[in-house]
Amino acid sequence: MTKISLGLEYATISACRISLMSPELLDSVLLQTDFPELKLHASGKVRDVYTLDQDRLLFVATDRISAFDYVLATGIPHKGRVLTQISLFWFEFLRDLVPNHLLTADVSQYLAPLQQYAAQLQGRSMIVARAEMFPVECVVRGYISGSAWKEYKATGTVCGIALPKGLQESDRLPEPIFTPSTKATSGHDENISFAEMSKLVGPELSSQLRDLTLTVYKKAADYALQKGIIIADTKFEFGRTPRGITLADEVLTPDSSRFWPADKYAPGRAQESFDKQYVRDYLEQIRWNKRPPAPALPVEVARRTSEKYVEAYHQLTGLELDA
Ligand code: PZK
Repeated sequence: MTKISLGLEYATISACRISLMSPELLDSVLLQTDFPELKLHASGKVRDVYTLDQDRLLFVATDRISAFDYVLATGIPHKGRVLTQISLFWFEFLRDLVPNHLLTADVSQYLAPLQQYAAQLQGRSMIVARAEMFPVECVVRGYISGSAWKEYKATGTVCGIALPKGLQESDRLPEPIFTPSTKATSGHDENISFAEMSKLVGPELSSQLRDLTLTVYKKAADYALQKGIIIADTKFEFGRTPRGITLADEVLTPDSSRFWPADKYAPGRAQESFDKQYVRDYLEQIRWNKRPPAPALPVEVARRTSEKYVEAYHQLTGLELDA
């Protein structure tokens, strides 16, 4: 972003720039999906999943953004496409380690009734194999942050795992740890121990999921760090398909992970978010009480946030997100 500093004229120029989000860009933002021919299978804060048939689902990433647990009134241009393209990148990168649920992301191969929505779906959707999902979230942490930092400060452990004494907030852990969780009724995930996970899905599957989670995280986090992005932690969802234990949902995106810019990393405090920092700063600045209704974002905040997502994609993959 070019900083224009011309003394007296600055206020005028800055006011003009605020109105400069083009109608094309605003038009491209997708907040809601609506495919009347299809049955909604699951809908989250950001993603919508539709049933196609017995074996296949349509997975769509919208441009919605959540902050402090609520979906904001404003969408972020390109966000759904960026998150989808990041997942596609990782599916390919990880294909030798784990099967994934992707069938195709090429809209021209989608079923005929979806072709009328081709423009909307292009780049932000996938047809995926329907999996029998395991009722656990496979969380892995390479750095101590968020709920794990809170738990460690209180008890010295995280999900029943003892950690070295004297860790600071955001410290890198000696080894990544597997810290599973379950979807609690409150809507918030609840951390569980490996023993509790074993009671839920069995000890053998638990060991397989833990080993797979750690192997996949290590390979991806090592790659991302070489590209200047710390993946502090992430959450995987696995299920069973004819391919065996299958990696599903979105993978290693800024929505399912904590992405930190490596060049700003400094333990001893919370880290800046690669993607959502402008949003959080704005919401703190306007002193939103963090209760609904969630506010809208100024166009400038939405635009700068959009640039962060596109930058994350470019930094990770070396590719340009096509306009
Ligand atoms: C599935 N979710 C989580 C919730 C979302 C996603 N391949 C699959 N087979 C069966 N079920 C799922 C998947 C996947 N992926 C994932 N729910 C169901 C979820 C809300 C919105 F986009």
